[in-house]
Amino acid sequence: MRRGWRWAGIAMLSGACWSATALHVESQSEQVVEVTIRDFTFVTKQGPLRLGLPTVIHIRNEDAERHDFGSTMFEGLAARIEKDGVIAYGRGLGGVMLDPKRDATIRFNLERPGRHTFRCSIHPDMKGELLLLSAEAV
Ligand SMILES: [Cu+2]
Repeated sequence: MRRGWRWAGIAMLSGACWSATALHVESQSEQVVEVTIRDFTFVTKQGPLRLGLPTVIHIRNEDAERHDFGSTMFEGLAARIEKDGVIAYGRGLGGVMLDPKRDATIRFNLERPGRHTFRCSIHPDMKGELLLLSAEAV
């Protein structure tokens, strides 16, 4: 009787561990880049980026001015842009326009190593870049 309960406990525990591991892998497989636009400048926070993993770029415009986040890094890639509750999905999306105090999210898979520049088409002096090291590639 006692032995039976113990086995049931172990089975439940191992089940819980398994799903916790699956969740952990899930969260690691998405790499996040934070881009904040402040005083006509792109401020970028990124960790090491790896090839072929889903990349999420959060862009927030903290200025009182309209800005644009545009890049050729999305060229030929399927990208998903979420802004104001609307989702655009497709290839050949060049970027996203951001009204004052608004934010947007771009999801795509980085496939080319190197420096990926982005800019604001309204203010050509506004530039930034993402660095994808090939050494980090799997
Ligand atoms: Cu701008």
